Amino acid sequence: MREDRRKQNPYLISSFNCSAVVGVRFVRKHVKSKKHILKLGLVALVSVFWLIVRTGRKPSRISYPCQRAAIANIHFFLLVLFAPLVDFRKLKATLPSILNHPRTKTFLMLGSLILALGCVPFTGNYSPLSNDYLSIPLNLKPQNALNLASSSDLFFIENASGVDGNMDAAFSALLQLMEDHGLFFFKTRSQLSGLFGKDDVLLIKVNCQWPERGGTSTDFVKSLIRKILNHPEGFTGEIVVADNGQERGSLDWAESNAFNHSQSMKDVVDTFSSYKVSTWLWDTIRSKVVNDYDQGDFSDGYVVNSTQNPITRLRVSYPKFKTNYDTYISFKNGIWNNATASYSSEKLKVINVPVLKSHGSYGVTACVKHYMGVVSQSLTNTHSAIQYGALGTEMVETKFPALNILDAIWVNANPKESSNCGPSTSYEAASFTNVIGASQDPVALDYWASKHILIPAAIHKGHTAYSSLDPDYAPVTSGLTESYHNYLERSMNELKNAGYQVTMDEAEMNVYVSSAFLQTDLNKDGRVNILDLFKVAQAFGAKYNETDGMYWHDPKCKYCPHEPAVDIDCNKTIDMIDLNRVARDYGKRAWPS
Ligand SMILES: [Ca+2]
Ligand SMILES: [Ca+2]
Repeated sequence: MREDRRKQNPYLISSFNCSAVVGVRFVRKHVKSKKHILKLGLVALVSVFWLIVRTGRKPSRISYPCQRAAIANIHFFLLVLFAPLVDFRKLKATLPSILNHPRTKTFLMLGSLILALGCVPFTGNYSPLSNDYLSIPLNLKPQNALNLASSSDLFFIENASGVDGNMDAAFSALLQLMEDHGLFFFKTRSQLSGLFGKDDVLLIKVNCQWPERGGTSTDFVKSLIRKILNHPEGFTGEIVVADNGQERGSLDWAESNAFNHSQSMKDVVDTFSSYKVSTWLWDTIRSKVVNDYDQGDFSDGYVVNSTQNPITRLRVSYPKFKTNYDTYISFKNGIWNNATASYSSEKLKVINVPVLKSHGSYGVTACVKHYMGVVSQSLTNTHSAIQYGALGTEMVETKFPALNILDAIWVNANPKESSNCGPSTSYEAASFTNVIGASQDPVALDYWASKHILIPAAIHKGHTAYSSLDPDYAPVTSGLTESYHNYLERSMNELKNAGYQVTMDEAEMNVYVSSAFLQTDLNKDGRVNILDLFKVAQAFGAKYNETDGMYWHDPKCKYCPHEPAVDIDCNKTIDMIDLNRVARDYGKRAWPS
C-alpha cells in the first residue's frame, strides 16, 4: 500500500530553492488527487509569497534563477490544475462548470498576480512538431580562421524550423549572428555598410526545378521575404523570386518543399500582395535571344555572348525582363532607368538561395552550381561546361550574389554511390538536417556545408561510400562527369582571379554557429514557458529506445513515444534534470521580438 502510494506520489518538490521545482509522472492523473493538488497549491502559494518578498520593488530581479524557479512552480500548479483543458473534447463538456469552479477563480487570481508582476504571460501554441521533424544530430563546430588576412565568414543556424515549419526565428537568429560579427543585413542611414537598402530591388534566386524536397524551401523563402519587408526604415523597394528551371521548372508546384506541401513559391509571394513582390519564371524566355536595354531592346529574353571563355568554355548568358511592377531588370547590368537611359547596377542585389544536395553528374550542388539556373541551357549548353568552372565565370561576368543563404533544412544526402542521388529529391529520400547557412563566399559555404552537414547526414543514413560528396576528393567517382572537388576548385579560381574573397581552405574560414531556439524551448514557440514544462511532464519517466531513438514509458502512455529533444541532458531518461533545465530557463526567449 505504502509502495503504491509512493509510486503514485509524483511530487518530488523541494522548497523554493534554486534547483528544485517539481517531479511528475502523468499530469492527468494528478488532477484526480485533491491531496496532491493541495500540496502543489501550497508550493505555488509559497512561491508567490517568495516572489513578492524577493522581487520587491526591483522587477529586474524577476529574471534571477530562483525567481524563475518560483514562477515555474506556480505555472506548474496551474498546469496540473487545468490539465483537462488540454483535452478539448472534455473542455466542451466541462467549460460551464469550470468557469464557476473555485479553482478557476484561484487560477484567475494567481494569473493576474503573475501578470501584474510582469513576468511570464501565457502565450504560444501547443503545437509540437511531428516525429518526421526530428533533426539529424550534426554538432556543427564554430572555428576561427588561422589566416585572417584572407578569410571568409560563414554563419550557420541550427534547429532552424519552428512550429509548422516557420523559419522566422531562424532568420532573426541568422541576422543577429551576422551582425554580431560585423556583417549587417540592412543598409540604413546609421549602418551604411549594410547589404540591403530600403529601396533596393532584391532578386531572390531560388531553385524551382524540382518538386518535393528538390527545390528551395518555400517556408524559408517566406520568412526571408518577411524579414526583408521588415527593413527598419520601411521597405519601399521590390522583391523578385526567380529561376530558370530549363524547361522543367515551376514556381507553383503542387508538391513543394514546405511543411505544408501545397504551399508553392507563388502562394508565398501572393501573401505579400501589399508590397512589390513577384515571381519570374525564366523558363519562358530561355530560348529567346535579345539585346540588353542600352541597345534599345525592351523585350524579355536572354542576352548571349558571341564568344566563349577559353578556360571554362562558357558562353555567358543572362536573363533580362520587365517585372509585374514595370521594373526593367538586366541580370548583368542592374536596373534600367528609361528616363535617364542608364543602368543602376548597385540597386539590384542578388540573394542566392540554393538547396544543399547530392548531384548525379557533379557530386554536390549548392551555391555555385545554383547559377545553372541563371544561364540558358538551351542557348549555351552550359551544363557540360560546369566541370571547367563555367559557373564561376558566370558569377564574375554577370551579377555576383550579395549574399548566399543555403537551405540545408532538408538535404539529399544520398551519394552517387547509392540510389536516390539528387538533384531530384523526393520527400522520402531527404534528410532533415534543419540548418540554414549564409556567407558572401559561395565557395566556402559549399565546401563547409558538404563536409560538415551533407557527409554526416549520409553517414547517419548508413552510407559507407560517399566520396562523391567529399569536397577534398579529386578523383572522379564512377558515374560522375567531374568530381565535386575539381569543379568547385576551378570555379573558385575564376572568382579568385576576378578579385573575390573565396576559399576552399578551412584555415581561411571563420565559422559561427547559433540556434534558432533555446534548447529548453521544447515546443519552439520562441519562449520557455508552461507548454515546455508540460512536454517534460508528459514525457516524465520515459526512457530511450535504441531501436527507434524515441522515448517510451513502460507500459506506454497515451502520448508515447516522446521526442528525444525533451531529454535535454541526453542521459537517456526524461527526469528531474530535464525539468530543472526548463525551470532554470523559464521565461527566457532566444531573440528579442
Ligand atoms: Ca516554448
Ligand atoms: Ca534527462
